[in-house]
Amino acid sequence: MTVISSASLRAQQHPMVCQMANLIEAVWQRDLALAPYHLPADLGYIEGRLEGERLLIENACYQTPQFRKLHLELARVGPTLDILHCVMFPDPDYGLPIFGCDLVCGRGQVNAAIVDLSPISGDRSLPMAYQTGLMALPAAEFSQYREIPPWGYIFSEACLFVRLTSAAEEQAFVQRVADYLTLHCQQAIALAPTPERRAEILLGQGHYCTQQQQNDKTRRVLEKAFGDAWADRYMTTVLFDQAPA
Ligand code: 18B
Repeated sequence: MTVISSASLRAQQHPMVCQMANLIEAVWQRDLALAPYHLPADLGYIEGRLEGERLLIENACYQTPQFRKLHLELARVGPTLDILHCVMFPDPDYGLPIFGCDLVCGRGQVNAAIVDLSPISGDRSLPMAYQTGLMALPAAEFSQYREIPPWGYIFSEACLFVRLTSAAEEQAFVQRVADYLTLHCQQAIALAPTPERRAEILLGQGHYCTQQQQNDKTRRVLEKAFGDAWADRYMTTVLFDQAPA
């Protein structure tokens, strides 16, 4: 089934945002059985302008048997700031980590590139098959590593958070994302559901969402264009919503 979006915003964005969006959707299409996921009607394509700069948001959302919600979001702030946001929320019957990726590009530079497979288990460790799979990946070197803020202790040891300083580093990061995504999709389709772990998984996923909601840099961009109440609703119902129990 083909449910790929019309891709209108990404064609005008930083080339790496466009490339990453196409890559993520291509892996999803290749490895998963996608069905549409319906966001609230007013939150698919959004345009805001409150104090100054215009914010454009385009959302694409899918679901599969293993994933409650696959969310890919592209945003443009003013004429020069391009953002890609992606989170794969597992179905609470599957004890999978949470794949997350964020790219923040301004004036030709990728200032923040982050990708992670975040554990949801109580002991904050990734399943053994992920640890083995990650260790088998080719190493990637970057020149500018960035510090993860305190709320980000939810991320795993495999979390990569860098500023990208060359075309070669951009491609190395894209390759890393492709590797994490492929590993994750292969693990997901091979995993048996564990409904007996549902309560524990919901707790772990809820904790991840609560922490991500503390990201003031994301919140501020949304508040400036749409106001405080709207930004809060968006962060808690679209970006990092908790699965219904
Ligand atoms: N995020 N990001 O997704 N964020 O959504 N993002 C920024 O150069 C947006 C995620 C993460 O240093 C910045 O400092 C907007 C996911 C971390 O304090 C801006 C949207 C992850 C930081 C935005 C969006 C994630 C960060 C500052 C909605 C990880 C560093 C850029 C479309 C899995 C935070 C900079 C810090 C930064 C904005 C991580 C402007 C609007 C899924 C750790």
